[in-house]
Amino acid sequence: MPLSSDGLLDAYRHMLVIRKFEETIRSLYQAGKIRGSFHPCIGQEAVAVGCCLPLNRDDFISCTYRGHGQALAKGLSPRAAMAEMLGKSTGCSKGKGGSMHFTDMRNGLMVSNAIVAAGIPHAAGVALAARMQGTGQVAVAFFGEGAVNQGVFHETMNLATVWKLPLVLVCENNLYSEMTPYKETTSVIKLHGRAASYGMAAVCIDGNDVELAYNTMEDALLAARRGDGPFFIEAMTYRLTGHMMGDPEVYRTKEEVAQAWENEPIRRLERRLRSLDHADAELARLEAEADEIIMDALQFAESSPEPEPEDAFVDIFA
Ligand SMILES: Cc1ncc(C[n+]2csc(CCOP(=O)(O)OP(=O)(O)O)c2C)c(N)n1
Repeated sequence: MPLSSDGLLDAYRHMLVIRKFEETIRSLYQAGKIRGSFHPCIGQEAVAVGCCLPLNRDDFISCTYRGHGQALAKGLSPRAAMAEMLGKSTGCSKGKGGSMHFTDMRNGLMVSNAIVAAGIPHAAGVALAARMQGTGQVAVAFFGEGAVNQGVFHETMNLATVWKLPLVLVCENNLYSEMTPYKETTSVIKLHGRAASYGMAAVCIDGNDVELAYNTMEDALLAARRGDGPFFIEAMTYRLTGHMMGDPEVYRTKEEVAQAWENEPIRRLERRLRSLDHADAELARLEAEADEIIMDALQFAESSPEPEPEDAFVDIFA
């Protein structure tokens, strides 16, 4: 079913929570309260929310180091996410994974992965398990456009199609792989064309339009659950901040970034909600709610204990 007017409000609330989560993490970094890497997804919230809201809790997703938005949209609690960022024992990976290794199996979040393209075959494996066990679950792999030049991407596309796996591949095309414009390294720039060449259903959408992302994911899920096999969504979007904290962004102009802000997904959704007669006061209430959720998460994380030294030996294979 297409997203209703109330569904759009819910999407708006989710997108605000993600934006405010990422902005808060940025401030904590700048204040020296968080160490390690951080790759913000500011500007890409519509893909995360549009593609995760139609999923069932027991459907699985795999995502990358830029996957905080997807993790939150899939159901990870902001408290557990914030505590993980601060390395606290109450974090979703008990404070031992950090920004790039969120996980929450109860909500279908397989561990996020810093190795480009690695989550794609992982999701295919989960999709294969779901098929063999007849559970009806779908697995979704989120990845950047840099992943489509990796070998495992092509190997997975082939087998997933041959085996008709209940797998949805969501390529967030934000135009840059680290500091390189993807067009400089990619022979076929219409990336969904690569998927089509493997014989799977493939579409390219405006990834800053949350309604379109939601409706496209619903189509993909229907096809996957029906047994039609994998579905590829290329979602065109833009990373509004640097690749990671400290990125000097010399590879693109300030004008280009300013222009991208004009098309950013949250303001776009606000315009859409106003056109559906949602009042400013209603939008302001949701914004205040999102602020409260993030403040609560921060207080929880700051007052949580650090892991104990011996916890380093817990949850390991050998
Ligand atoms: C296999 C592998 N090669 C290289 C890297 C280094 N690296 C980290 S991020 C990145 C760019 C990935 O770009 P993209 O897939 O488009 O995702 P985005 O960062 O735009 O979300 C690279 C090459 C890595 N992490 N893994």
